[in-house]
Amino acid sequence: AQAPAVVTVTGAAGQIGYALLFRIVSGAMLGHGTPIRLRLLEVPQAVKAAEGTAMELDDCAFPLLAGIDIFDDARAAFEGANVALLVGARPRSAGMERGDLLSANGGIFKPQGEAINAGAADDVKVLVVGNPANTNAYIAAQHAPDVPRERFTAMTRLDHNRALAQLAARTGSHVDDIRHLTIWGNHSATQYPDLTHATVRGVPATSLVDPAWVQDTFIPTVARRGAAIIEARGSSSAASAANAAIDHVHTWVKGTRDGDWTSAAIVSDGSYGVPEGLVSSFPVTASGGEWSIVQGLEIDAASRARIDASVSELVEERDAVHALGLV
Ligand code: NAX
Repeated sequence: AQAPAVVTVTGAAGQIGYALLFRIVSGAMLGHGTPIRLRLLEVPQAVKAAEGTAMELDDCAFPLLAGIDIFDDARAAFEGANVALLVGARPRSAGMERGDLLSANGGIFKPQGEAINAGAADDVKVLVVGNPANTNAYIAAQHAPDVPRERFTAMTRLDHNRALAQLAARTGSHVDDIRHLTIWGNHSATQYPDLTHATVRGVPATSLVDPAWVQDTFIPTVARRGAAIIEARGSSSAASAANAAIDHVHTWVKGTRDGDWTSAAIVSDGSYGVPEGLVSSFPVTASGGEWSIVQGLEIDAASRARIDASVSELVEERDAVHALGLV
């Protein structure tokens, strides 16, 4: 039998954690042949709730579950981690300035980066879900100098999946008929959902939808979907976010399908004018456990302006993090 993969999940007692853990242990993330050893990290006051979730995981009698350990100490939680899902973060509270938000999250992602550096497995793959996800991933990566930077990623797969669903609905097609959609930039309202390269059953999406719909409906609906979910549900996206985290890691490990790409925020190598080192969303393929940025795409002027706007927000966040002494 295959040796268990060690999967560390932070914020395990939160609402995304509750939707995520059962799917991981069902085999949806790493495949049905890989047993899972869970290491859960929570703040001390939420450890008891995480223990309750662990009781329910036991009660599922999942054949792949090889064990669960719960910690309130990052060093212990990331010991031996092959996959690290960084979900727990400090949310923006009313009246909080960006500097306060970044400082609070620096206090979480700096020690977690250090803990990953100290104890994670050599092949560790890190996905940051907790917001501001791109910059939290940047902070963690900066504090893990011995881990290749490309192992630190942030989640824009939920945005990507939202874009697929919107385009499929508009064109009366199935999500599986769509290829080559891209989310660029930051996981925030400035993100750019780009369908200029997308096809629906091989037909360019831009020939199937009108430009006004793209500008006035598609882009804002995808970029502001999180707020719409909060308004409708009374709490933020949870199961769909967990599903996107499963998709992100599954793609990373198993690869993208032939003739398609997906979106992930990865460390920029300077492609498409995105400053080297920023964690920014790109069109990406995965193969052999590594992401590659899709090269050579033609970027029209409108796309260029939107990408630049989102990337400049990431530059501001990075500069603020440096000014605050968080890296
Ligand atoms: P919850 O508030 O339900 O859960 C967060 C959990 O994290 C809590 O149990 C809390 O105790 C724990 N936590 C806080 N600090 C911690 C630390 N230092 N170590 C370990 N655990 C810690 O939030 P939830 O709805 O689960 O969302 C989690 C994060 O995902 C938030 O930052 C949220 O903004 C972000 N999201 C990111 C998305 C994305 O697409 N990248 C979409 C969904 C979601 O909004």
